[in-house]
Amino acid sequence: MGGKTGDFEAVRQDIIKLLHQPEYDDGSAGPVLVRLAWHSAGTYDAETDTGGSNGAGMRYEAEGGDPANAGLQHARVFLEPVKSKHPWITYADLWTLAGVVAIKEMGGPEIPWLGGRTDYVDDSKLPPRGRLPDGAKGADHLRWIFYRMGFNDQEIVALSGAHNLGRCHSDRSGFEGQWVNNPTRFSNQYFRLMLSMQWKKKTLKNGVEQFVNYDEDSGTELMMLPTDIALTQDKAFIKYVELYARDKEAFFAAFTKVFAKLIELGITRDADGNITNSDNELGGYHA
Ligand code: DDH
Repeated sequence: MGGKTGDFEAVRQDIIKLLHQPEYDDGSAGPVLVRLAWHSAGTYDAETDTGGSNGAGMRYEAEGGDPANAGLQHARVFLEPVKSKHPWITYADLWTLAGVVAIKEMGGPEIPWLGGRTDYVDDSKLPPRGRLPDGAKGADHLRWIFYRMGFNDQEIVALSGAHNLGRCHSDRSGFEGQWVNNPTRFSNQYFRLMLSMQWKKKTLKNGVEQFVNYDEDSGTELMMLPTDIALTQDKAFIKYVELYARDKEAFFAAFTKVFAKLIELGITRDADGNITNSDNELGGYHA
């Protein structure tokens, strides 16, 4: 049965239904859906006004085949039945909506979301590869990547809090493991563990370096990327790591704002929320 055009609430409900995936990772499609939303938007370059979630370019090899996007085909496959049931929704809207629905369902904040993105890909505006961050790098790289999108230091730290969710897979990024004990529950645990635990550098069998903490009591090993640890080694960043570690509400408020900004990069709207810079015949639906 097909959904009614513009019925984003029905789409939301169908996304909620697919989150439970007992055979996949930690039993939830949520984390990889959040990553899909972020990578669809995180190619944005403010100076040239290229990249961003509009266009859903990851469907095509030029962007989808970027090694930084390895593994995100799982997220796109999870969403395919929703697209088939509601064919009127654009992939660009579906991917960003799935991210905000997943965050909410995993105990995170409700992030404002507006529809109206187009699936039209303007070849002259295709983002080159290399626009997404490299976890092996440090604070300079984080600023280089995120300033380009138009974020500041506080926003970089808040966005990084998404690593409360999910895990690294050696066959996708080369890194391995999860940041927190419960990777399907959105919280500020990532910041708390970052400060409270001893993180030791470990070289994996594939030669990739990451940081780990092994807890003898529970027998679990948690991990941090070099870019995560960089947040504790930089004067400007660590202030916000400390704030979000001690104040969950402050983190949720900051994350709400910054994730909403992320999925709107490159999109301009009129006062009614209609997108003014895309050729989408559907226009701007509110959800
Ligand atoms: Fe991330 N991320 N991310 N990340 N990310 C990975 C997984 C997940 C970086 C690298 C990696 C954000 C920022 C950064 C999520 C959300 C967000 C993995 C592991 C790497 C590597 C991939 C794999 O092997 O499957 C780096 C570097 C940065 C940075 O420089 C700040 C941001 C901003 C977000 C966001 O959503 C706002 C999520 C969720 C995952 C877990 C995915 C999964 O499959 O589980």
